[in-house]
Amino acid sequence: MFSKILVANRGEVAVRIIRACREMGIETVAVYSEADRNSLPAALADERICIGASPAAESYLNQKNIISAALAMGANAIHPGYGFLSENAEFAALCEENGITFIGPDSKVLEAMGDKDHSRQLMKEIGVPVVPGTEILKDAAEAKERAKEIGYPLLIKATAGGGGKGIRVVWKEDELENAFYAASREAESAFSNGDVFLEKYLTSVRHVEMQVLADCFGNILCLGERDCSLQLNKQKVLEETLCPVMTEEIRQQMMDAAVKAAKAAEYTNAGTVEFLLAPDGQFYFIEMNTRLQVEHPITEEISGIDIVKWQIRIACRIPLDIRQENIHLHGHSIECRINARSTGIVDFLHIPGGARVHFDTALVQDCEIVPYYDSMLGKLIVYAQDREEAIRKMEAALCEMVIQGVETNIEDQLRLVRSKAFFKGEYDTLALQNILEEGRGINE
Ligand code: MV4
Repeated sequence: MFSKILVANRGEVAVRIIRACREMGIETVAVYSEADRNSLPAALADERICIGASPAAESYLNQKNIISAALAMGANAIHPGYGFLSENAEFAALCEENGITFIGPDSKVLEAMGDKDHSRQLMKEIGVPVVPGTEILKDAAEAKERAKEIGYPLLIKATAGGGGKGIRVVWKEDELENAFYAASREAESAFSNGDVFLEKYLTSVRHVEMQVLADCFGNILCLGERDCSLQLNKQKVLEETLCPVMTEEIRQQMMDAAVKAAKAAEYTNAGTVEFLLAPDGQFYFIEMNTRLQVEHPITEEISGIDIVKWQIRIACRIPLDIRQENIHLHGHSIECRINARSTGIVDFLHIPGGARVHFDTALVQDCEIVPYYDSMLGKLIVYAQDREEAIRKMEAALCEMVIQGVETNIEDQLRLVRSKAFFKGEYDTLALQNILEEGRGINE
């Protein structure tokens, strides 16, 4: 096993990884930017080292400084968390070149799955259904031709994008030409790759993703799905597992497709296969996430499997000792992302507790919320025997939580968990805006 892991991230996920390491008897090195000098992960780790100025580009995205820190501190592995360098093939290769294990898939796999056109074609080849669409197109004229087969509305997706980045909606033909070149230019400047393709824009669908774990010996496990349909401005807001409208039959098919996808990609470590689920039960692959995801704890709640510990063991070439038939998904779990809507100092903090209620966070009394990074303050996670009890538990926990000194989205989360649409489980990828707007009026 590794003796020392460097955690190349900040906030709640850095805390999550440090805790897993401590439980496994592995020493940790926290890296921090100037703004994070007094942060919780820097305090909890066995050792800490500053890697640069506050802006992420100078610290958490500074590959050379992070590698130098790992070498100087004698870390044998780097856990990248999520975001930042977690899906960066160049960084994974740089770790490998320096004799440091990157805790994640092989750099070649990161590169292949990071190319959304490539992953889409791979799924087509192995018979996993994809959304009707095209390969990379060379110009707007070609796009217009191909759009005739697909029909409108459609999406222009950047092949180097993902997670909602580099996506543009086109409602009708006369918008296509401008949108095509705008999308391509945006992709070129954001990802240094202007390649784009078309997909039919499916609207009455749910966003369902399958969690997989794959070791270095060809063993692949699927830990079921998370419903991530409730998003606002391309940010997930609330996730739950299991998906409230999934039948056992469709779950089995989608799990088989996810395992097949991971196998075809020669995937190792923890990963997620994203699908869109239509009301008729049809599902379509959209992309693969080659990292630990923010919402992984709800899967841990219902499966009893510690995904972060398995990431570390898999990176250390330890085989999975669990068999698919021994994975039992019990009860229901929900996560609400608690976000800051302003900067400031958290001058009063009360974190709710109780049986199977927890808040994954790096917040401490009097900590400062700075403008340089993602606005997520923490993740409120509940587990209960069934969905209705989990919703009640979440409502109670949201009521109890107090974060003063910064504006937050706690009130919006309460409105969402109290809404009729959420209670019934009847929502799709476009539902959240309506739920929040109706909740302000007289409808509920
Ligand atoms: C889609 C889609 C509908 N049709 N692709 C968003 C995140 C990224 N991983 C993929 N996403 C989507 N891709 C096709 N062809 C719907 C989503 C989507 C979504 C879109 C708009 C508003 C909220 C959304 C929530 C989840 C998924």
